[in-house]
Amino acid sequence: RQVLERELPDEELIVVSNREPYVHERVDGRIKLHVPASGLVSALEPITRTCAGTWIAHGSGTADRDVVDRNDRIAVPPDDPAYTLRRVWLSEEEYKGYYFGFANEGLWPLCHIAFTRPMFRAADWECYQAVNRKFAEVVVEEAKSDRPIVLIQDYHFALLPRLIREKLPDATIITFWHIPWPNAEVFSVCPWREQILDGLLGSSIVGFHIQLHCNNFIESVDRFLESRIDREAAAISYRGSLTAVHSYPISIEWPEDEEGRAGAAETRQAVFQRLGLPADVKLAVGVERLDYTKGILDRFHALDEFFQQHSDWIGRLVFLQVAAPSRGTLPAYQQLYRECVELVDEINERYGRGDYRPIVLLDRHHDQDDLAMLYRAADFCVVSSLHDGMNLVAKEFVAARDDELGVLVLSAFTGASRELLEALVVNPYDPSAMGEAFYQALTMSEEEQRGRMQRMRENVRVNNVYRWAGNMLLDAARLRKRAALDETM
Ligand code: ADQ
Repeated sequence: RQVLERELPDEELIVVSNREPYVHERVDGRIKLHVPASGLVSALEPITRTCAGTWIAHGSGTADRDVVDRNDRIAVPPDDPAYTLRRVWLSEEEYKGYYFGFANEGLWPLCHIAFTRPMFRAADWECYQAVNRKFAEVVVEEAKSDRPIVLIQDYHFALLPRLIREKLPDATIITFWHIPWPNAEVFSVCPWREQILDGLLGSSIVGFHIQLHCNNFIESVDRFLESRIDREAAAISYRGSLTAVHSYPISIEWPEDEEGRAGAAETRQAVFQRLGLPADVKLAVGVERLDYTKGILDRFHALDEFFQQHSDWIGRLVFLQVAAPSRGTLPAYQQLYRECVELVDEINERYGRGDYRPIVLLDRHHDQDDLAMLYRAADFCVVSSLHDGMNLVAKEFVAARDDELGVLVLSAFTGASRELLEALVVNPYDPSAMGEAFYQALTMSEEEQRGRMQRMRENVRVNNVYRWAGNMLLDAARLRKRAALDETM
């Protein structure tokens, strides 16, 4: 933070995301403040505070309108105001077309290559364009100078950089794409591929988690737009301006040492009691939004294989799956939920004995402290995404393990697998190999667990979320210094 304060004195910072950092809900006639559990929010909040910036987001709470001023602004955090939250109101139809339709039924499956057919409807695209235009107007309205730093978050706003660039040519625009970018051949099925690329190239910098996604993006530009590409510098020259394409691996806030926090054994006991588990079973945990890209069914198939190969473990291993409901109005998510419940029932029937159920499915949202307790109580954690930009759960698990024990089983198709090399890296499409990784996790010596965990913890502690946001902003500061120098020459 000190580096940012030094490098970005008096700079104007505007953050744009779909989700807002504070939500106001009306509960029993009273207004309650809710802070969504989101990696994105915890990454960008401290920086927005430091720069006393403006955060523009879709107003989603039932009491959001009741607390803003005439200009839809509110100073936040409400009890110690440090920056401005500007809410943008979207109609139900706009939200349906832009968010559920184009973003989540089109771009989400397209970018994840998860064998779920992307749906592209002209009406959704209309909404997506209209909402991007609406946000662009608000950014211009909120900008106090003609060269703010604008941080745009995610696939909801592919057109926004260009729209802002047209109105604020000297702005420094950084767009971070939190999900994978597919190869050019896959990307080509999007009917509006040129417009999406043109929109993104309004940015000064486009950021992805890993180099592979940067390379795929550059290939897509090369194939579909008339541009000049400097591969060594990872820079694209297009319509008279330059866009750098860089990787910035996102991370989490490293937890502070809490005095008086329960030890690992105590935490385990509390969790086992809460779940009604006998003390001598081993516990595996999976935590995610209920999403078809996360490979939840695949890990259950792996568990099935594992019990077939190692039947002496029946009765001695419980798999706790925490799955927060997500995007539940979309058919693909409803179907996943049904399949998930059916498969859990089937496996529980096949291997259950007496009170013993091998899979416990908790399909609800948990707060971060609860999740940390589950991570600390588990013998191993499974992240089996079919494709994932980064995956923060893997890093949260590692950060929670201050006892330096526990094993991470991690899909090779997550960005996180490029950094957490000491995890047991698996192919989620190969259930028998994943089942063998479960066996390896269960039988790994404490000494080996400790060696692996120590190295992963050091990595996550150093490469935390402040580094992610800080590196982007430092690159922005460099670009601005260079531009200022060019002006004087
Ligand atoms: P997501 O697909 O949402 O993020 P992930 O990175 O795992 O995936 O982050 C999920 C977050 O939600 C974690 O902080 C986790 O603790 C929390 N969460 C999950 N289940 C929960 C539950 N039941 N209750 C409460 N909280 C829960 C997208 C991309 C990722 C990328 C992130 C950040 O898909 O690849 O890592 O953005 O860039």
